[in-house]
Amino acid sequence: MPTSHTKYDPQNVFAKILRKEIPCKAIYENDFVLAFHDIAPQAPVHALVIPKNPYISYAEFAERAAPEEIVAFTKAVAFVAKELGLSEGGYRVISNTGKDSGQEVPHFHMHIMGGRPMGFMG
Ligand code: IU
Repeated sequence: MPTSHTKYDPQNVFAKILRKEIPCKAIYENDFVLAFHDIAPQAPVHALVIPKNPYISYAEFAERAAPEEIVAFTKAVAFVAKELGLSEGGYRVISNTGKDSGQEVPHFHMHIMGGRPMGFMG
């Protein structure tokens, strides 16, 4: 069910992953971000990168995060893609934001997908 939250929900699944209440297949972690494999991959490689701080969406992250956090996040996405072997073939990054996008988990996340040729949007 797409989300339309306006207030951060600390019980969302990614908040639980950050608190280690539920497991994930972690790829990379630093002071600002956690990266892990998507539980339902839509491509041969499908990872998610999330900030450790609580932002509902890309929009809120862009508005409220400190510049150093935004830089760290951006660099982490490229680093994880490289670590996953996607440098040569390339990859797609997507962040669904709000209900029309189909965003389901109300904690900002960037999808990294690769390992197959992709069409315009699918
Ligand atoms: P979306 O952009 O909010 O629609 O993406 C949420 C993603 O989180 C989606 O690709 C799910 O497969 C993924 N996911 C996950 O990796 N682990 C979980 O426990 C749950 C969702 I719930």
